[in-house]
Amino acid sequence: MPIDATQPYDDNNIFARILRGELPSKTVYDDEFALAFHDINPQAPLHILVIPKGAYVSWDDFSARASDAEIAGFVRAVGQVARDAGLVVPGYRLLANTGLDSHQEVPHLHVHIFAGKKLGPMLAR
Ligand code: DGP
Repeated sequence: MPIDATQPYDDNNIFARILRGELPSKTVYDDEFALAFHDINPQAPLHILVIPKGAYVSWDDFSARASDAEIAGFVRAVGQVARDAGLVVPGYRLLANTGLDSHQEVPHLHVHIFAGKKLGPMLAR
């Protein structure tokens, strides 16, 4: 079910539980501000999710409420994950679904990194 990006943060969402170590994930990056792990249902040969450590529902919530340090740390982490995976030369796509029309399903901000093939048009036509 898509979520409303303005809903209050749910401490029991799947990514909150991954952050607390209650659910497993195939982690590729972990620092003070961000955790990155493989998507459980990959939509590309490489599909990684990067999430902030803080409790933010969506890009909207994060950009409005996160501190400058959290924002800088998260954005740098996304770039680092892509560099670590060797994606700069072949290229990659970032996606952050936000709210109902985007079909955001997990109510904790996540940036998708897609890579590993020609990714085609930006949106389904
Ligand atoms: P979105 O539609 O943007 O909210 O994408 C949510 C993504 O989260 C979707 O690609 C599948 C992924 N996902 C859902 N549950 C889990 C989980 O338990 N573990 C992992 N690794 N990924 C999950």
